[in-house]
Amino acid sequence: MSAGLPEIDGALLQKRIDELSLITEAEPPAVTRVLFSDADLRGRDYVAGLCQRAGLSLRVDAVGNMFARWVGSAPEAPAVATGSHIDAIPNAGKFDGVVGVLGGISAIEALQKAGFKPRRSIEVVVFTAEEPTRFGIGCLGSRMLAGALSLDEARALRDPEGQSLEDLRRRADLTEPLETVALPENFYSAFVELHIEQGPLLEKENIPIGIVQAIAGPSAYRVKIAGEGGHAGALLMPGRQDASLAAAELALAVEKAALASGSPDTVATTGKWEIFPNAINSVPCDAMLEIDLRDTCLETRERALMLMREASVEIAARRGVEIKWEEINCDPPADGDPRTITITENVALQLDLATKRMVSRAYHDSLFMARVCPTTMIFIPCRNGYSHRPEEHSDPAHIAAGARVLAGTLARLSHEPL
Ligand code: HGY
Ligand code: MN
Ligand code: MN
Repeated sequence: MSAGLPEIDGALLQKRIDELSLITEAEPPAVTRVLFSDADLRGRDYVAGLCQRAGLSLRVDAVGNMFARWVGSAPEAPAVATGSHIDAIPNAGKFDGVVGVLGGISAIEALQKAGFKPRRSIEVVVFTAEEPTRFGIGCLGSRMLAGALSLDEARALRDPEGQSLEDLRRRADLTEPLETVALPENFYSAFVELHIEQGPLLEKENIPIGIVQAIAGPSAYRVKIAGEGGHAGALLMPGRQDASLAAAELALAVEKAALASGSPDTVATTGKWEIFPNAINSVPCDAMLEIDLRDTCLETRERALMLMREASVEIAARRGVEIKWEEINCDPPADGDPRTITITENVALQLDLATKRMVSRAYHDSLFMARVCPTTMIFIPCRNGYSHRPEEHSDPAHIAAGARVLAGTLARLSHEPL
């Protein structure tokens, strides 16, 4: 029985997802929208336009987080928040993050149309740079909202072209001081993020709604390897100090350490490689790797890291190269809030939608929002679990169902006792 729960205009939501996907630096259907690139700025304008047409009051903070608020009858009370990100890694799909932003706007429009009157304000947040593409660190906007990145660390960030956060803020006409980003205590009463699962479980088990009870803790490392270069023909094999081969051995040690952790939740990827001088007839003198290591349990993650570091020392000694590790980020896992999880589950139940409590192995802005208020996520199935690739796909019916559960959850949270 789904009395009182508004319908989502699924066709309009899908149309908007399609429209936003055409604002990209890549050849459609691929989507690339890196922080403060032209595509990102145009994508932000597109979303801002939707929020204004929905009558939401818009605010953009000093690092570019966008806040679109439906003011309730208790405007001073901590608001209920939802939202996600619209930035996209190179050659990505059109649903990651976008479903949570456009689904949040659709959820509010459905509540407005149904005549719902919010008590706590309801706010859609578009977080800046959930993806690490620009500065190598993920969740830049939500990290700063939660006070999990110091201003010095933020100011020290550099993108691959050497641009600073200040350079890019200027590009986006953001002039407020960074000190104004961190949220005051109790700014929000709850945060619920709608997102595609980015994994295969919901589709495999034919369950339309996942409810996230934990988010794996991500960590990332930049590893610089210095060897000895030389002529590919004249430099004989014995005693070579080939930086790229040390990198190759280290990448295999990364995989080995994750597999040896004893937990299926330990995952590690060497996703970024740079070799110098990267010329076919030159023995590589330098290499740079970026390693992504995650786990739902800190202890097993730390154990895997220790194995990687030990392997690194052995490789450096045996190959006569210097290996330096730099931590990019090292974040603890987050737990979903039991009460918010139950409210979300009850809404799905009322809509006769089966649910499954899950762990999110991808990180999300919810990882940091969980530090500032009770948080959970609503997952919807995505085809074959594909994500971060153009084939990423979620059925319009699943997207609309997820947005409908979100609408019902936001309505309940908005009327929670003050
Ligand atoms: O990498 C992640 O987990 C997220 O999609 N940025
Ligand atoms: Mn992503
Ligand atoms: Mn995402």
